[in-house]
Amino acid sequence: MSEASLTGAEARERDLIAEIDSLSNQLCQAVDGQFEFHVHTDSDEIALQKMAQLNNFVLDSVRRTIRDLKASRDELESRVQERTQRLNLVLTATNDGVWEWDIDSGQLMLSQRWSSMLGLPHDEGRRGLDDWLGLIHEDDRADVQRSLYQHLDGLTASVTVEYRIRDARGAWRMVLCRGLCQRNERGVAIRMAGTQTDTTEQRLGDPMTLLPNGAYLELLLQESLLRSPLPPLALVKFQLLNVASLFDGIAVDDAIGALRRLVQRMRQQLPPRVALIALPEHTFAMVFETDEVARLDEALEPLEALLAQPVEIDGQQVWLSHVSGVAVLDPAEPVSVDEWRHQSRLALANARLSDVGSRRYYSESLRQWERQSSRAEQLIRGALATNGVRCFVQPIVDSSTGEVRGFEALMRLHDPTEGIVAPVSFIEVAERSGLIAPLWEMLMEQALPLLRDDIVRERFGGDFLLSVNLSTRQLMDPGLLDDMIAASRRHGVPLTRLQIEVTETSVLSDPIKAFRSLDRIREAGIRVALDDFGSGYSSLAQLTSMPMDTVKIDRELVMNVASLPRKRHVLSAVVALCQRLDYGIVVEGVEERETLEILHDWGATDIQGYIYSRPLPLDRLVQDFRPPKPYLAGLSPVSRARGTSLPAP
Ligand code: G
Ligand code: G
Ligand code: MN
Repeated sequence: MSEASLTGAEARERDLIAEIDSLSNQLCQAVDGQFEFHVHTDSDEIALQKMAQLNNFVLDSVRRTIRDLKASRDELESRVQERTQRLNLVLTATNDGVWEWDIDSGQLMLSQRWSSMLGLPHDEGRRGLDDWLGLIHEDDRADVQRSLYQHLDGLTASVTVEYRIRDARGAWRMVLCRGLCQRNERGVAIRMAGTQTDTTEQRLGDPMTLLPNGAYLELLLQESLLRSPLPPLALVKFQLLNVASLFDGIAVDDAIGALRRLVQRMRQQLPPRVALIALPEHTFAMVFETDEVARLDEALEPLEALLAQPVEIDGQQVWLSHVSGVAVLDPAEPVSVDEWRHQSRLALANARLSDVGSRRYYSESLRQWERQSSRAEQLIRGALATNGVRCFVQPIVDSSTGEVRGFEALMRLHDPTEGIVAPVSFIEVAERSGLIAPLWEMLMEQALPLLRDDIVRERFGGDFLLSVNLSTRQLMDPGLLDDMIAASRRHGVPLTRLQIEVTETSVLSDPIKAFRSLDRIREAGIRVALDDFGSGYSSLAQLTSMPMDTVKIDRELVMNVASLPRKRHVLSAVVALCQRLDYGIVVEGVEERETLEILHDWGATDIQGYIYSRPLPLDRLVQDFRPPKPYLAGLSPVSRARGTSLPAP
């Protein structure tokens, strides 16, 4: 058909179709998601223009709606972002790790902090619940599982469980896990999420020193025993003996600060992989990988060197005293954790009995010692229950006049099977087990009446002293003086007739506190004697600074001096020194007449020894002991004043 042949109606129809097609083509953009356009038509047809117009209305409205939606989406997004930031802030502030467990898939998502808390690399890859449980300490794992599943089953309102978890270094950390389920409309748990908080410091840390504590040591020992192959390991315990009293009278905060600084310095002296662990009573534990004494010596040398230096506490230079005990674990014959700790405790307890600074290694013989100690404790408890304390006395005699200057009260225990038991078998145990005070009170109850006994007065005069031994613990007991005052009042005895005897060892364990105690005792009128001088650990420095009246020279320095010239020189020097320092002198262990004569020549005339009397049961004193005659004829009477004369050359 040619153009010309078209009728008017046909041509109009064709134009309309073309216009409609053009409109549809324009609208195709909307089908493609594009709404930013206007539909237009060139047609004069009212209907088509109306349709284009309407389309534009629709497009406008769609555009507006989209804009609104976008705006609210942006707002929502920024709100979510803000919330996420706030949540992250909170989580960072609490330092908590976050976990999320998808119940259906079993997948576990862990936050960066969750991993870094344990020093683990943060892998984005998802893990399963078992990866988590596998890190948990064997003894805690069942607890954690139970806690999760009970909450899952709706038996608990939430998950709260604390457990030990292994970090990347293989050390244990304590963590607290809290969690909550999300459930669907039917109440079925679909997801559980929560936090993991590091509570190691609270639980495995010592709040005072900020070091790991005894619970941590327990874990460490358990772990060590699981090592394969098991290396030789040495558990070392150090105890600082005088720290408590150094902190006496210092503000708590200052004391804690000083202790923390000290502990920091101690830590720095240890090899890098050895942890310093704080135990009660200023004791510290360490585990070394060696069974050789020489290597242990080497490893501990810097620490011991530090402790041998004065440290500054509250602006003052003070000296610390320490002892240590070691229990070596033999890989060929490993023992249990409990046994291992017990061995180290025994070694340390035994070291405490020796000189300051000493170190003891656990051995079978300490078991024997432990058995004896426990037998001694039974003996003491028996004696306390049955009034089995016996007071023996030994006179101290002035060799030049024969006058009795005093009596030393010496404790014995009466045991139904063993008879009379000497102090060597029980004093140390009594001291350690806290039983010395009741024993001593029983002794005093028997000894104090001696000072008021009429027959004793008549025979020995009314001036002699009653001298009693005090152990370390008693000396450090703040109630000691009050007890002595009360006892002497009860018996109507003036304090000036009492003398206490203390040893250097008991003073040395904590000189500051001991000196303070001795000062108060002397101010009350009681005399103080330094006992056993010259035996074992003697420090001449002590002689100048200790508050005391009298030095009792130990029999070790005295026995056989008559036949041993070199020993005589030492004794002579000690006597001269004490005289120069204006101390009274009592010489112990004098058994021979020649010794007595030598001492007399030097002006050392107060004598306690078998030459005059052995220790006697109190009730036999009057019967068995008479004051000796004055110094024997032929020798000039002693004219030298006591305590001021110089020894003869
Ligand atoms: O008497 P004998 O030699 O067994 O005494 C040995 C030691 O026991 C003495 O050196 C003395 O220090 C100690 N001793 C004796 N009696 C007592 C006492 O009542 N208390 C204390 N602490 N020690 C005592
Ligand atoms: O507390 P002290 O250690 O000072 O006790 C003295 C102890 O020394 C007494 O228990 C007593 O048994 C003992 N002793 C006292 N005089 C002599 C002595 O002359 N020779 C010996 N070997 N021991 C003595
Ligand atoms: Mn004594």
